[in-house]
Order: sequence, then C-alpha cells, then structure tokens
Amino acid sequence: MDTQLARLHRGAPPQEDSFADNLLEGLAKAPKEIACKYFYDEAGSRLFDAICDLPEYYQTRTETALLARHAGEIAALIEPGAEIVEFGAGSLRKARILLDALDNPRAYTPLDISGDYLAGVVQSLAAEYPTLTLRPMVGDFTGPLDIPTLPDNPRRAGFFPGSTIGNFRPDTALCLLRRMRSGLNGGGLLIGVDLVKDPSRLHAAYNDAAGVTASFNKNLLARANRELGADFDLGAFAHYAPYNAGAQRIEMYLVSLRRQRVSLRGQLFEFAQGEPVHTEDSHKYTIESFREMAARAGFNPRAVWTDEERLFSVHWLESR
Ligand code: AVJ
Repeated sequence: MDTQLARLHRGAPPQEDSFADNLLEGLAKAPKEIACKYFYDEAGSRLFDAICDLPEYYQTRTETALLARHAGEIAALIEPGAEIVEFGAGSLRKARILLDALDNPRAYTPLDISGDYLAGVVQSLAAEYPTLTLRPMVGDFTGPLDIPTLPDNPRRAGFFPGSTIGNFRPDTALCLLRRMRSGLNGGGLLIGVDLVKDPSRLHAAYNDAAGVTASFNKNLLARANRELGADFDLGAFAHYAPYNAGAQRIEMYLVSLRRQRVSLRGQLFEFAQGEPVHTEDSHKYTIESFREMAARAGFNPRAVWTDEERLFSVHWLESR
C-alpha cells in the first residue's frame, strides 16, 4: 500500500522502516532513549486506544467533547470549502466530528508515518464522504511539508488534536508550529493542548491502576522483539512516569530492574541496574503560555475552548 500512497518527502523511506536505526542509535546514547513516535505499531495503537478509555486518562474524552460542543463555531472560523490537513492521522472520531460540522469541505489530507494506517483511514472515509477528496500522504510531519496544492487552491486549515504537540520540547514545538504555519499557505491551525493541572491528576493519567500505560510503554521492547529479533525481557523493565513540575511535563522511562545485556541486530547493549531509557515527554501548557508560543511561531491566537475543570484546551490559531 505504501507505494500507492503519496510521499510527504520525495525519496525518503517511510519512518516505520527506521525503528531499527532509532533503537540502535538511542540505546548507544547516554542516557539511553527511544523516540515516542515508535509506540504506534498495530499493538501500540490498540494499547493507546485502551488508554483513551481509561477513567484516569481525561484527555481524549475531554477534547472530543470540546470539539463536538463547539463544532459550529469551529466550522464558521474554518470557512466553507477548506482543505483539512491533519498532522498525524489519529482518531477518526475527532476527524469525523470536524468533517461533519464543516460546510462543504473540499479535501482531507491526513499525514502519517504509517501507510497501513492511512490505507485504513481512507477506506473508512471514502464511502461516507463521497464528495470529499482524500489525499493521504505517508511521511513524518516533523520534516519538511511539501503538500502539493490542489488545482483550485482551496484554503487550508491544519488539524493537530490529541496534544501531540506536548511530545516535543518547547523549542522544537515552536519550530514545528512555524513549519506547520508555512505548510498551511496562510490557513489556520486547530490544535488540542493538554493543560497544567494538579500534579496528582497528571500522575494518575500516566500511571493507571490497570497498568495499560505500562504495557503501552513496554510495547517498544515487545515491538523490538517482534520486528527486530531483539531479546528484551519485559519483566526486567519497569514503567516509570513521574511529573517534572519544574519543566511542566510528564516524563516516561523504562527502568532496567537488574544488570542485564540485550542483543539487537548482532549488537549487545548493557543495562545497569536502575538504568533508565527515556521514552516520552508530554509537556503541559497553560492557555496563556501556549498562546504565547503560538504567537512566537507567527500565528495569531484567536479562539480557545476549554472545559469547566480546565483540563484540556482547543485553540484556533490564524496565520497573519
Ligand atoms: C498521544 C502524545 C498525547 O502524551 O498523553 C498517553 C501519549 N503516553 N499515555 C500523551 C501517551 C502515555 C499521549 N499523546
């Protein structure tokens, strides 16, 4: 399917092929790390869906409710006939809420590193939205964005829900927002951002009682075993996800419970007892701090919607 999909970056292989490279590189670093974009293979995506349904994980249901509640207002801001560019084809549920509310959307252009995932998205939407042009593009949206313009040059609107922006360090997030802004050709960006709140609430969301987030984290090791023939002992690593209040972010690690050696593609990697592997950051913002960053990226922060408890925010940023 990959070969039939348009590529976001000419010549570059889809990022799903580079898990091995990232792992070999990241495990040779001190401190060790694995990039969080590799969580989402089929098993990982299923685990993430399970996270979204957890009682402790307020983000998905809060954002979905915000989108549904304010869909009319959002549609008016986006204007009729728009091309929606989604950065990372995430939940079809959110995309549908948006597409259903919009006045005569012209095209839906989901960008994702997984060609298989995009194929499924297109298949689900094609029959439902017969007049919508579907333009899936496989590639890493953190790279250059060369999205060809449609012949009738519709106005673009970016869609970046799920607080994925929180996975990037603030300086990188700023660069990414700048890039998105230029890729949108003057169109605005609808973006979901998780908010700073009581640390115990944040802690619970990443340390759920059922252990789903722990399985999600350890899926990186399981994936390495499945795809690359590594021999990680999943029982010999602990999920550890503290809230760093100074940096306003959740940090996720896999911590080696004993001194051990893991073999991967003919290389041996040593883990000391207690040694962490960093797997994810999830930055939290205040409404004000996020609007400030968006302004520094060249956007004009317009509307913002939040829930009664101020758990999550959805922002409409205009280009200026
Ligand atoms: C999808 C990146 C928003 O940071 O909350 C969930 C991923 N990691 N539980 C997040 C995640 C652990 C999630 N994002």
